[in-house]
Amino acid sequence: MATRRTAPLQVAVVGHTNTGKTSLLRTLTRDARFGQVAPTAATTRQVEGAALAAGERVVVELYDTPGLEDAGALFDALEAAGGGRHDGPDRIRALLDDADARRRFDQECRVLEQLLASDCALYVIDAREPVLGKYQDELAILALCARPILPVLNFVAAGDHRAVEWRNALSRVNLHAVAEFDTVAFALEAEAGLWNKLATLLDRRGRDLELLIDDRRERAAWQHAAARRAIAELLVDAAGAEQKVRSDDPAARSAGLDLLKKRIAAREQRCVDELLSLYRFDAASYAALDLPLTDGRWAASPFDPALLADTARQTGTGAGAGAAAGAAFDLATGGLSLGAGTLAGALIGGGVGAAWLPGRSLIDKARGQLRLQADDAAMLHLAGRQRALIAALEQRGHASTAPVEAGLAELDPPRIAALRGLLARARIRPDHSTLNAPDAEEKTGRARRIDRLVEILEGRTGD
Ligand SMILES: Nc1nc2c(ncn2[C@@H]2O[C@H](COP(=O)(O)OP(=O)(O)OP(=O)(O)O)[C@@H](O)[C@H]2O)c(=O)[nH]1
Ligand SMILES: [Mg+2]
Repeated sequence: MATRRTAPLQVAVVGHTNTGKTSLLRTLTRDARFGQVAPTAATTRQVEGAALAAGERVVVELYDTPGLEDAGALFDALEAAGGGRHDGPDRIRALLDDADARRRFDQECRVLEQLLASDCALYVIDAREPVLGKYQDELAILALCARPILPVLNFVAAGDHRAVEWRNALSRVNLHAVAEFDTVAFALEAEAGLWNKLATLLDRRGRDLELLIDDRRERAAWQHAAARRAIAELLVDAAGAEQKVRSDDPAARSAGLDLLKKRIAAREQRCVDELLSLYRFDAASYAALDLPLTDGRWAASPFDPALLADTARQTGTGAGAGAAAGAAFDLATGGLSLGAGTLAGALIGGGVGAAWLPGRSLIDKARGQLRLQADDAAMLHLAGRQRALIAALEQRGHASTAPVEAGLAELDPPRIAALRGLLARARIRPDHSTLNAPDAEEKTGRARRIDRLVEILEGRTGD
């Protein structure tokens, strides 16, 4: 028997002005461009809808509404407008039919109209605010619409919030189910909690919300896996990247070094772009703000000596910045008579050095060529900061306007050892790097190495 499809659940997002209603829509829809968000009152002027789908089907329609501003005066107008004494929706309709009230309370009337047309409401609260009479007036008016209301405590990531005070006040007006959901500091489980609580207020109509929660979880898991893969691909490309230079020409060596750094930095940028787009963040929309990720670009190159020294210290890959930079410099400018031990030293911590390839001589003397490649510290640094970026994006609500703050994710020693082993193997296969070989993606060896890197990045280090 064919089941009849129900219309999407209509959810009105209501509340006092400037509490983060539009921000909530941005985060729930994963759309940083939805509506207008500003730190001033009365930013949203019109009701605007957005659809949430589970798979192919739209299960929820969210409606952003203008903020309520003068609930006290509205309350008086409601008294004056009359309407059935015991019937809330009747009284609200009487107010909406009153031309004078409509003129005076244009914004408020749009909100009430939308609420009457919806199945339920999310009432957004700035939990840092004390529970003032104006909010209680708002709640009393909204309750007259006779729709289930779920209060959402926003700004709960702020240390100074008054969630307890709010819960107390809400329970006194019979609102016992309350969600805590910060629109900026995102948490998947808090979002699931919000939908779950709303579902409990809706009885059978809440089923679609369960589908929505499942869909959100699946998407998050898929994004997480795709993000790890993007980092693994970056690492294989960067580790295998090589620049060949004439060993007897210091100027060519230093130019080659610069070029290699640039190629790897550009490859890292591609990974950043991929991650931003995977998590639906738009680099351009943040460029106007002074970010470490200006134009979606990292401010420091992966070869910044100070950062590399940090990574080297943290990961035990080598000496401090001075020694490492010196070694790389010596190698780039000077003696070709360095032994393998010194070479290993040069590779370690210097960001870019001459490649020491097992089984091959460092310098192809016959051709007088030197191969330049990035070293372990640079690779681990890339891995660390891309992992930090993933973590930052997964905890970032689409309402965020502050800079993406991604430092360096720490790697544990077993993972460092596993990564270094794998990167050493990636380094001797320049043909597996898309930075050298356009057909690298067709190589099965590359694909296997990427799979293994994904596992290591996930924390599975055992062979
Ligand atoms: N830190 C932080 N800021 C937030 C949060 N939610 C909203 N904001 C900020 O609060 C301000 C108001 O957010 P909006 O989403 O425009 O609020 P609104 O309720 O839609 O406002 P009106 O449309 O004017 O009623 C903006 O500056 C947001 O960036 C939050 O959870 N944390
Ligand atoms: Mg708004």
